[in-house]
This record gives sequence, structure tokens and C-alpha cells, in this order.
Amino acid sequence: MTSGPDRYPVDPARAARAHMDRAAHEAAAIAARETPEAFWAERAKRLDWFSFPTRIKDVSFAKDDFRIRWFEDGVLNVAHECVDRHLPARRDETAIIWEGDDPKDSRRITYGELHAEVCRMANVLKAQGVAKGDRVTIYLPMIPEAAYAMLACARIGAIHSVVFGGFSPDSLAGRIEDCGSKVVITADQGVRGGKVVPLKANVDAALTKAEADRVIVVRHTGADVPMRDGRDVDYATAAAGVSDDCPCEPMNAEDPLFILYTSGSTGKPKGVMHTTGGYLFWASWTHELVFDYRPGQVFWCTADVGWVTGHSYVVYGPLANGGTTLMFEGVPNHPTVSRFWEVVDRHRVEIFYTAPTAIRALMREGEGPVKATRRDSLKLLGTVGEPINPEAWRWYHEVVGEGRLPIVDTWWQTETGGVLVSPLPGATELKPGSATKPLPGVELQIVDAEGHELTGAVSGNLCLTDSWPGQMRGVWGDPQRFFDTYFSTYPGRYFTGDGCRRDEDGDYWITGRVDDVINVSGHRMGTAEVESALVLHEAVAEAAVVGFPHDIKGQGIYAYVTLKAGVEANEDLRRDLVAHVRTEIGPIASPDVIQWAPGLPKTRSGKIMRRILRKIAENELSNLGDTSTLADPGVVDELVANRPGA
Ligand code: 6R9
Repeated sequence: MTSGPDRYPVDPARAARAHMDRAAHEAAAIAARETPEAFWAERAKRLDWFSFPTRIKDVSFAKDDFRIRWFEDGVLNVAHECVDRHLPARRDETAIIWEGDDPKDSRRITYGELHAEVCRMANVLKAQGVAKGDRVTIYLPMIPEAAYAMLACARIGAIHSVVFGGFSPDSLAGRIEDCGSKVVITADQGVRGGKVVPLKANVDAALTKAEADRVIVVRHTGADVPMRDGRDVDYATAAAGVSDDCPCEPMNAEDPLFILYTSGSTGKPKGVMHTTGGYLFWASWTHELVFDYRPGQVFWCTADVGWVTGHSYVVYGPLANGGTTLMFEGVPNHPTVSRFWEVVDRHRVEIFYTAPTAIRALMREGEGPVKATRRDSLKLLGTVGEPINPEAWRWYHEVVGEGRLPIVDTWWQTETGGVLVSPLPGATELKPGSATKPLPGVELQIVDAEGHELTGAVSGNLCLTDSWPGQMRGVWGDPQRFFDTYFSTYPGRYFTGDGCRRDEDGDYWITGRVDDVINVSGHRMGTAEVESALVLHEAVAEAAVVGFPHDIKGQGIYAYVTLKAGVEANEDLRRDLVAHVRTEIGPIASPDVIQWAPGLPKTRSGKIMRRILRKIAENELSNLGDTSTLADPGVVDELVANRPGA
């Protein structure tokens, strides 16, 4: 299984009926570069604008002239694009297939029903005083109400901030506070893999630290949750009292659509801000192009709506295209490890999009649970979130796809709004482990540490030299941080934070983050965030966190912890620290390894030498590099000698 071809040519039959074949792809890349205004104006016609833009692109990455604006004078509404405009033709077609955590629970929601539900939710928000420009925090499980809530905000011009249900009350509080949302939409409970997630209780706890006027509670499990008078609103009761029709607020293309918090290399998570026109255009266009999508096909992206992948490819892209999107509440291994493929068979899924970490976990269970299902409805497979190792790619291709389905390995980021680098099923030869080529209009550059452009077959840091419509427009509440984070390292360019190799054919291989961000199971975690959580514990004097290779998660979290004087290092404390991080941030931030560190390797100016800590965590002990600049080189020998598992 580990060997196989290095290249998979495009199937000519597929190319013949694809949205874009190779010649069209090449022509589009040239047109986007040479005549961007005309190229994007023509593409923008895919949306049903209230007023079509006359100003298409206005971009400069230069420090003294910085601006990113797309379709600037266009007017549209995202709920109109994703719902209303499909009604004449698709009122009775399925918009959302919902599959619950329990395989007995599933539902189909038509476009007509979606319209009524979104309008009701929008009217409930209005009745609670929410107006255009206000922020609304959404803390929901993967239930249709999550999509209704996002679209309801879009309908009335409110800005949503979806917080993943796995984040702790503290993380939720920080996100509510940062964007000043006065309304939180949640559910009594969520259920994942048979386990209950106490969402409402988490909101109650969060609101002891942050302020909100209203909590709208969707009944999902029906559990009895305490409701606070004057603050908490039962959604069903409120929805029964409002109309199922609500006009769409006309929005300017550059009006904010949503904020989504993501981890960076420093400080608190930042609120990535996306706007209405450019973002929706990019979600819609890339969804059609990359997945070669046509309405009527059942499209399943397994991501949670709490991540950008869920925003763009569970909700906005598929619905903007009048598609049928499958929303899954559960996890890949419940009740059995055949679950994904059973859902594919039950709902006749044609396009399946998941993360390498899920593929690796299922691969470990062998072929049996896959082969027990048919999967004959599938036409295309996709991956996202982290580099996919060729072995997992081949297993996905051979076992899941029976060797007959292309795989699109899609590279993108919360900041990019949608896919930037990916094969196109009718245009691009596939190579296991490579995201291959940029989409038309995506101008990549590989640079060295000093920012010099590297040409030909090389490795370096991945930048973009020009904007694309789906690019983020700002960090909520901190415009300077946007410029400083992405445009100051290599002036005039957007720096992705990723390392990358380009091969002789011009194909791109993303190698992973080159900054202090760890990619755990496709989720971004800042080392600084985990360190701050650890040092909040009373026993901890200092902490340094790095990533290390992990068979299933891609990267795991390795924490070096220096305890306060007199505190004894033992197993109980180790467990307590892991629990503490889970409480502070959430389960996804749990350290996999904690190493007690009497001292940390520091330069004479007191800077922690992470390079060395990474090598020790990776068990690359013969290659620790120059330790002569350390204040106390003896610290390194101590850490090597006491490495867990050493
Ligand atoms: C969409 C999403 C972004 C980071 C990104 C990179 C990694 C995503 C990838 C990939 C290699 C791929 N990443 N897709 N690396 N190949 N196909 O995941 O957004 O959560 O913001 O993470 O994920 O390191 O910089 P986000």
C-alpha cells in the first residue's frame, strides 16, 4: 500500500465534462494576471448582485498605501445568494441533509424550508434588538440551526462569530468580549460520539467573565438547562411568535460578513474578518471549480462550522451554488469506524471532503470497515487542513476510492477564505502529497529568510504577491495587527506562515508551518496560547511549547514545564496540568507530552531557543545545532537525558 505511482493523469472523460480543463485553466491563469478587472468582473456575474460592482479591484500591499478592496461598490446579500435566489427553481430540492450523532437521526431541509427557518431566526434576532453591524456569537453543535443562525445574521447584516463547541468557557468568554457581541446563540447540549457537550452550561460559565445581554437557546437534546430570567430566550418559543419572512438587508461588498478567531504565533487568537462580496464570491467559485460541483450532487465536508472549512464548504460555498450540503453532527468512529462510509451510502454522497488526520485514524483500522460499505455514489475525494503524507493519500485513493476517484488536496487558510492551491479534477495531474497548482488569480512566490524570491525547483517560505477576492480584510479591532502579522515580514507580499517546496513541474508541496503555530489534527494552535495557559497554573514557573510529529494528529503538543521551587513533579501534577489546559482552552489544546524541565535553553539575552526544544521533542538528538550561544549549555544535556521515553 505504501508504494504506487507518483503521478495520476487526468481522466479524459472527466476533463471533457469538467468546469475547467487544462487548457481553460492555463488560459484563466493568464487572463487573471493580465486583465484582472475584466477577468474578475466576468466571474463575479455568478452572484445575483442587487447592484453589480463597477469598481472591481483596488489593492496595494505597500505599507504607506495599504488597502484591499474587491467589488467595492457592489451591493448584495449573502442570505439572498445562498437561499432566496434558488427558490424559483429549487424550492423543493434539498439544501441540507442533516445526519445526527446517532445514526437513527437524520433530516432533509429543502430550500423552501431553509428560507422559512432563516427568516424566523433573523426575525428573532431583530426582536432581540440585533441590527446591522452588531456582532452575534454562535456556539452551536453541528445542527441545521447553526447554518440558519449564520444565514440569519447575514440576512440582517449582523456579523457572526462562530465559536467551535469544543472550546472552553474561558476561550468562549475571550471571543465574546473581543468582538463585543451582545447576543449568544447556543443549544442546551451537543452530542458527539455519544458524549454530551454542555454548551449552555459553558455559556453560563463564560458569561461570568464576559458580558452579553441575550442568550438564545436552541433545544437539541431536550435536557433541562437552567434559564436565567431576562437574559435567556427559548428559541422555539421566540420563533413561534415571529413571521417566516424577513427582507434581506442590502449590504455593500466590503461590509463585514463574519469574524472567525484563529491562532497565530503570538498573543491571543485573532479575529479574522471577512467581507460580504469577495468572501462569498470566493467560497462559491472555488466550491464549483475545485470540486467540479453541479447542483443535485450531495456534497459532504466533514468539518465543523466552528472552523473556516465549515464556513466555506459546509455552508456558504455549497448553498451559494444551489447545492445539497451534508451536515454531520458526529465523529468518524461512532458507533463504529465504518460511520463515514455508511453515511456516504445512506445519503448517496458524491463528493467527500475531510482531513488527513481522520484518514490516518481510519487507515489504522484496516480495510475491513471500509470494504463493508459500497461507496459507489462517490465521484471525488478531497482533503484539507494539513499536509497529507503519500501513504495516507494512497490509502484514501485505493481503499476508499477503489482507485477510481481523483483526490483534491486543497491548501488554504482561515485568512484566505477559500482554497488557493489545489488540483482541479478535470485539469491537473495528481501527485500524492502535493497540493499541485495555484487556482487562476493566485500568485504564489517562494522566498528565502531574507525575502529574496527563489525561482525554479526550490524550498522556502510561501508568500502571495497579489490579492484574491476571498482574502481576509482585517483583524477585528486591531488594524495594525493585520498589517504587522501578514505584510511586514516580506514587504509587499502576504506571508502565509507556511513552508513550501516547488518541484521541477512547478507543483507545490506545502511542508507545514514555519512559525510558532502547531497544526494538531488540522486545527491551529499557537504555542504561546498553550504556554500562557500553563503558566496560569499555580505550580508552574515557566513553560515552553513546541510541536512534534504525531502518527495520527500530524503534530502533537510537547510542553516543557519548569515548576516553582519546592513543587514536586509527579504523575498527579502532570494530569492536573493537562486538565488545566483543557479547561483554559479546550480539549484540542491538551499537551500530548509534558517534560519536566529544571531549566530551559536560553540565549544570554533570555530568549528561549525553541529550535533546540523542537529537536529534542522530535528526538533529533544528533542534530541539535549550535548550542554555544546558550547562557547555560548544561540545560540541554539535562533535557536530553530526561526526555520521556529516553
Ligand atoms: C483551511 C484550514 C491553515 C493551515 C495552513 C497550513 C495547513 C491547510 C493544507 C495545509 C498542507 C494542505 N494546511 N491545508 N497544509 N496541505 N492541503 O485548514 O485553515 O485552520 O486556518 O489552517 O493549515 O499550515 O497554514 P486553518
